[in-house]
Amino acid sequence: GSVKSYAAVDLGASSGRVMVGRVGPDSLELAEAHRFPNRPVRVPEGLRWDVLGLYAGVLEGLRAAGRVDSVGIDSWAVDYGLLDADGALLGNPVHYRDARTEGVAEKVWASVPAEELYGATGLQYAPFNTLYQLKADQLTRADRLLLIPDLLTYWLTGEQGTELTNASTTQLIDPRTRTWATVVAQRLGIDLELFAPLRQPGDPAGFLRPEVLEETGLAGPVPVTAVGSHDTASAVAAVPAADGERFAYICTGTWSLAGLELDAPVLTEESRAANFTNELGLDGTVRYLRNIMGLWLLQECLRAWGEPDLGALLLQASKSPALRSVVDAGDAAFLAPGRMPERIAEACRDSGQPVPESPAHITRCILDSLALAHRRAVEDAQRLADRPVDVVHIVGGGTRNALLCQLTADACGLPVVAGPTEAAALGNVLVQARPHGLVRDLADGRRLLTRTQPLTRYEPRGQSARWREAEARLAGA
Ligand code: ADP
Ligand code: LRH
Repeated sequence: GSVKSYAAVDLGASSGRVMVGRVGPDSLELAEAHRFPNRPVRVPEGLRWDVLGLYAGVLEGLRAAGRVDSVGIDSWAVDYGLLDADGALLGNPVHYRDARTEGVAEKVWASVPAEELYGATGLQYAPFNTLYQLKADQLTRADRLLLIPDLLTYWLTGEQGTELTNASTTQLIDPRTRTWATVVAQRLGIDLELFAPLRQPGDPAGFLRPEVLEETGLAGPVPVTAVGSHDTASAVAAVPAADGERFAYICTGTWSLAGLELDAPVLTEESRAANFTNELGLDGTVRYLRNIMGLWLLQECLRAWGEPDLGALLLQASKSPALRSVVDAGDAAFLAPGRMPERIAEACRDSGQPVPESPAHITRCILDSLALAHRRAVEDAQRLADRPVDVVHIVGGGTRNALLCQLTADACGLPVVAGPTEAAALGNVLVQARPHGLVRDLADGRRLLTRTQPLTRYEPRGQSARWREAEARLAGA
């Protein structure tokens, strides 16, 4: 028939899900087939991903999804599995919050200065960029490196590739040529043969192996499509911007990724100093954005408090005093897990602000701080890229947090359009629909989203002076 079904596997840092998208010429519906938790596992040697558990969740999800026309996988960026010459996984993939990359960047910069690295790759400095992780790892037994979504695709199909949008987070891709930064790799002694050949979003990535069909109860052949395999690439592809709209986006989940969609990278020294990144998107676009610690701050507090009811806590937070204390939600000091309520309290104390004590006050401090960081990122991006915007789109799990959306509208002084929540899965589905002629390109997909997805609009409440004051307080700290 003219309606096709696609399984979108979307692995976030806090949960994995298998969603089924049904796409017709003028329809788009998304349903959840299976969701499973994803938690970093602390073992004596460090912080690891439970990648076998995730793969088991994917198989269970595909079984629950039932008959589909294709499958696509996206996940968080930068991390990878190493394989031996027989294609067997060498150990559990290391979590990007693991401490092994401490001090590695400084050593890398001794060979290739940070300014040069930015000029060649356009990537922000983050201790966990694949490049730094590789320099921290023992690679002697490794024959092949597969980024997380490529690893799961390999397990499903037996075929290896390196999908471009996620490859752009390794810091080994040149955002102008959209291929390997061979000179940088050479100077750092990184053998690019470790990577499988590049794949473009939309490329075929094989078929589910017979064992996978058996495991999931599916009837073959079931093709797998390389989607924008970086979850943020897929999420931005599903920002429901209207034709010609001048927009910023904020992808909210474990992280907040806030910035602009551009058609060329911004590689200026000013941009590097502001730690903006140039990641690669669909159809030749660039994701020009800043990483903000995001709802990770809240997730870690909830964990410390024994997982109280989130709805009740957010209601209390909405009634708590506004902008009493704020922390720098862009600060990498919040990267590692553990002791989050204490670390937030310490940051408030160290900057001479009232120390939030109750969970409600700490939650309010986190949400005010996130909104403030959103404001700064949206303002900086407009200035650095010379591209003014009229509206901010929020997508991802944070769209379910109405307080965060309203505070972001207030802080930015711009209307916020919130939704869809499962943006990464929708962006994943829209790319799978391309080979069937149901979606032509980014703009076409966005038209379909604006017609079919429920969106919520938040107007700014005109309190810009208060946000400016909070910003100055933080800058002065
Ligand atoms: P990721 O893909 O990084 O795992 P998600 O996009 O799934 O993250 O977003 C998860 C976040 O969404 C949670 O940390 C939580 O803060 C927020 N969230 C989820 N459900 C709700 C809810 N019912 N109310 C408010 N916030 C929610
Ligand atoms: C969000 C994300 C983000 C990366 C981070 C490591 O899930 O992919 O874009 O910076 O994880």
